[in-house]
Amino acid sequence: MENLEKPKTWVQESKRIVFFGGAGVSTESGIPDFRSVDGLYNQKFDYPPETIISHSFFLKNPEYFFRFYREKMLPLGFSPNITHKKLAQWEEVGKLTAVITQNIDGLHQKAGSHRVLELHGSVLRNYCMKCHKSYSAEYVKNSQGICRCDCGGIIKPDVVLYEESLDSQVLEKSIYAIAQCDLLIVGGTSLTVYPAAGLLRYYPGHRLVLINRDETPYDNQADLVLHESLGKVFEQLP
Ligand code: CNA
Repeated sequence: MENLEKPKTWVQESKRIVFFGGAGVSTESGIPDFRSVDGLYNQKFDYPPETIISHSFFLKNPEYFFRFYREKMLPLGFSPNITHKKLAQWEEVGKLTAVITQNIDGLHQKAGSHRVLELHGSVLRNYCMKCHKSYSAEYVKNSQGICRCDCGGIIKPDVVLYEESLDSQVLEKSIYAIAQCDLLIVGGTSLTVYPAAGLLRYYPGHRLVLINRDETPYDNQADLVLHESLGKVFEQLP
């Protein structure tokens, strides 16, 4: 394990920390990510995952979409880990202004965080495309075939599919939080999904810490890079 004196001091000194994370934040809770060797993208399906979880595929082949979605993308019954919990504590003591996440699992809120910006939505919200009635994730998980509303409409999970654009308000709030923060910690993300990954460019400071097991295209732009597991680092931070 590398020397953590610098990030420890930075966390102690900071008053407006922003954490920007991805699927790697939840792997230590037992939810697989997409791009690690044992991640979803290295398993075999009839179509590439990017195709199945795209907007056009959802409309064209909803039955297949829901089969894949229920089995691979609906993480229910998992608990927050040390990283989720410490971020919630920092918020509680007034040190952290936002968690910006690409995750759709709701684990930051489950850990007690309130200031969560969900760039890619959440599996916990689901709406009928016809009458907009809302449904729980459990309802979607337990349904069969195409998930339908009482009115007959198709229920769509409130997650951002490929080909769909991000919520502009969430995006604006994320940019604002990053532009104002005094410490930006980026972790558990391959930084390959846009426009999310592009948010890093709004950080004007010199305390950008990147914690990721694998290398990322942004390693050379960070002030400190730790190729470690998030849990190991976060359990040692103040
Ligand atoms: P990704 O592309 O799968 O990358 C994950 C990155 O995290 C990889 O570079 C890993 O090396 C790294 N990593 C994995 N575990 C750890 C760990 N314990 N400590 C440190 N690093 C670790 O995931 P991204 O989030 O970058 O990609 C964006 C997609 C993945 C988003 O649209 C998410 O919605 C989607 N996703 C979300 C979940 C979830 O909600 N939990 C799960 C799987 C995928």
